[in-house]
Amino acid sequence: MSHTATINKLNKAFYAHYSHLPIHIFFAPGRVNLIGEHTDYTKGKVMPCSLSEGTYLAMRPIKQRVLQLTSLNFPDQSYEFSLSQELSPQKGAWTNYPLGVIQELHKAGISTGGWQCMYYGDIPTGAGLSSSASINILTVFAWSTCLDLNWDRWKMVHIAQAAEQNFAGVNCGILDPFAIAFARDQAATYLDCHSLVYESINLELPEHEWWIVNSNRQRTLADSKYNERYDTCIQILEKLNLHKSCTHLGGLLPKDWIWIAPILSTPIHQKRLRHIITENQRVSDFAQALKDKNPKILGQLMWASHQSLKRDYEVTGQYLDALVDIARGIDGVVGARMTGAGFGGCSIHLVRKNAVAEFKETLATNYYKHTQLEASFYPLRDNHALESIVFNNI
Ligand code: GAF
Repeated sequence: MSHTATINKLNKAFYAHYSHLPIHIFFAPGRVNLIGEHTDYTKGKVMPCSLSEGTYLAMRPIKQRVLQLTSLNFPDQSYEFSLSQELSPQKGAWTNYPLGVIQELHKAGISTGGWQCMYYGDIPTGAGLSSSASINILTVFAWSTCLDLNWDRWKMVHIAQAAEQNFAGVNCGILDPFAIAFARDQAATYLDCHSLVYESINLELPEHEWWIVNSNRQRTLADSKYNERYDTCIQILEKLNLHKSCTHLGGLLPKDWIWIAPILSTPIHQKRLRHIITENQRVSDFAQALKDKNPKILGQLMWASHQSLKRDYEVTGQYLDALVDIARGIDGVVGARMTGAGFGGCSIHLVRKNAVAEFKETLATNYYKHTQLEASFYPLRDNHALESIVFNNI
């Protein structure tokens, strides 16, 4: 849906619910990670880009010190939270995301004032496309703009990340809020999570297209298993540091195995670290291949990344493996891999333009045969940046 159609829809619904029109409307996209999975929290490298799908927030200030929250995605629910009391999370509620951000703003000493808010999002939820980080960045961006805080994008990223960690209880890295806050049209962004140096690289290829495929298998175990992987990385770092100073796993190179191998005797630790080290190398190579517009190398790196996430990091699961394995046998698919945290969610595919129809049909049919689930297909094109789409419309 275009911004215009969504603005009309939000204006109508906002008026019906609050008896006034909103005076501001903001948009934040979702994100897909092209490569560099589970590397951000080791301060390694990532390569995300934004989607055309995203989250909208329509809002209007009110005199009472309360936050009124509604969402077009949950039309039967409406909430009111007093801003004079400490906010606390409610299990499984979508309101945890905006409230987590408001809580972080309060911690930073900012008085947010009272607001009527209506959210709407078209990112499939539980699909690993960052619907939650989209709400978080959108909320920080909206308040930063409305309260004239003039925060830079890094500040927004850190507030959104803290909100997810402290309120939703997931030890997520910087990847998702970064991808959304720094998104550029038609570009992916290469980020070194240690130095925070980043670079936008054009996504378009003359003869190939990017396709996201949703396994429609919800990422049920994602949060607990995610935190488990995070903890394992901390344990590995502590172990290595008993022998040699090492500030972050993401800085290790393949040649470091010489001193690491005798220290890391636990096979699980060896596998996990092997993924981190090889994946970081793949991200650097992928950035170069994208600049060179070389689909063959891009594809090889994608297959290798999926294998590493399957065998060494063990986060793929049978549904994502099915999407990638089936895609591998389709003529014209040059690369595919799972994307996001794993355990369900989406895969990303690089497909020759003249093979797209065949790719969709064969993958959908065989995936259904294999899993009894319908796959959904999203082309990665016309991706959007974070924006204030209506401001001070009084
Ligand atoms: C999730 C997390 F939120 C990110 O920080 C990142 O670790 C990703 O999983 C895996 O690459 O989206």
